[in-house]
Amino acid sequence: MSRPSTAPPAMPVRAGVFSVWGEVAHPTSLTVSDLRQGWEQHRAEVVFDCATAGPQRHTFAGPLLLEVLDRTHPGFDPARRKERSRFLLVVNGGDGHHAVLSWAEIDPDFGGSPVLLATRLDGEELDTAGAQLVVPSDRCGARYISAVTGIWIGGCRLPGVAPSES
Ligand SMILES: Nc1nc2c(c(=O)[nH]1)N[C@H]1C(S)=C(S)[C@@H](COP(=O)(O)O)O[C@H]1N2
Ligand SMILES: [Mo]
Repeated sequence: MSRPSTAPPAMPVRAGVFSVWGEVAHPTSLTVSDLRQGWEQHRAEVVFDCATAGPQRHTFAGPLLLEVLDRTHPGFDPARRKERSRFLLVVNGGDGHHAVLSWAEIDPDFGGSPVLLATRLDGEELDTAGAQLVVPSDRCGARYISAVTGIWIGGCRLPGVAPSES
């Protein structure tokens, strides 16, 4: 059973470290170096549009967000698709810019988007800057969140509506 937590784990904010917290059985804190060593690295060549700076072309490398989050054991029964489909992810950047993804977006049974937590940007290692979210299916750059400090996971429950049992 997962233990929901409402506050990020108390830990010193260090460059390149981020926490995964919320409705997960194993909240964790990871460095960019952990991301490089613990998971298969994927490459993504992307172009996204910035509202102020126009098209940006970058090459990223890093693990799949899904595989990193799987290790924290999000608080759903993995065998139940409808339960998974209620989960949200909020990714926070070093400057407070944060954006929402759904679990279903990255889950291969649903959107299956190959979202990465990049450890490298255009050949530069991100150990000091911090991991960067890479959403290759996005046309715009707003969710390419840099200097990630935290990822919150939680199941969304509509107020006043009991979730179905099937
Ligand atoms: N932490 C953080 N990440 C962010 C932003 C931000 O304001 N803060 N802006 C986003 C936006 S709007 C864009 S277009 C891209 C720009 O990326 P680039 O200038 O590094 O190519 O970063 C994204 N990541
Ligand atoms: Mo942007």
